[in-house]
Amino acid sequence: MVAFAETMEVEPAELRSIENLHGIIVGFPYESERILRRGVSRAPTAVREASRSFSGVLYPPKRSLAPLRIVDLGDIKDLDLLSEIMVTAYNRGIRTCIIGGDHTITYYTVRALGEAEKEIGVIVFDSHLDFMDEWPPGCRIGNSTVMRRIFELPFVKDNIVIVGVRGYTFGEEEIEFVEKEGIAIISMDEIVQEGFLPCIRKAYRLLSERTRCIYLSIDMDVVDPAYAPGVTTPEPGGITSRDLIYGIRWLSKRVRVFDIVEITPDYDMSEITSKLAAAVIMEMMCPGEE
Ligand SMILES: [Mn+2]
Repeated sequence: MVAFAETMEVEPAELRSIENLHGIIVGFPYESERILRRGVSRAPTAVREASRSFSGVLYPPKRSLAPLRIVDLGDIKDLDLLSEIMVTAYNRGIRTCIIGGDHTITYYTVRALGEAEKEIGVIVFDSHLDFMDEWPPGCRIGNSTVMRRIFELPFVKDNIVIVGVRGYTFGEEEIEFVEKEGIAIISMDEIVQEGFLPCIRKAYRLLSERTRCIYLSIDMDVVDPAYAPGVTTPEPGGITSRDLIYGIRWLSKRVRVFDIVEITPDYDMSEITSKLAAAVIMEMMCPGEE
């Protein structure tokens, strides 16, 4: 395995013995059966490979991975082990990045974090709602139902904001549900009117008034397919890569546990999507001074 950028590859069992750890990167290559565009399980490898040209230094302002002690734990498929890592990292104040996998992984990671915190707020960057009860019929835990399952977690409930919603693949049922439950949604229309950063600020403010712990889930399809072609379900009319990076830069100073999901390397070109994902991870892991 190639470790992410200039980070060190470490076995999960070694975590305990590393002091002053700043960040953990872990791949969770989970892929649901039903996805049309296959290959999301290869995303962690693609993102790591896309980060190979990175020096580990961001500029400006200058920030550096090297002195921060960030480790890459490789890919993990064992849910119990992933939960244990997340809880340990959270309790030790270590930044955590999970590279999916399809969006289903967010259910498992947020649920795991619930062992460490009584209340969790979830900010989701996504063009979709993922609020179906079952999709396809009979499937309750999948990438189209993931937010519905997270909403049902007693330590999350309606502490959810979905940012970037738009498109052509919704189920009527999920629209009715989020409207009935009053789930906070910042649509793409609103982003076009107000700008992405003001919308992120709004999302953060909304949740930080209610919860101490905020989890961020970045579905790469929030980005316009022109800037992120390699995703499972592309939706035209999204944010730019610039919007995402500068928005993340602000949020990175406030949020320290996040995932990045739904990247399909086979549909990517010139590493456009995986490179953007790698840049986002750099920004999130090296927040710098406020
Ligand atoms: Mn999506």
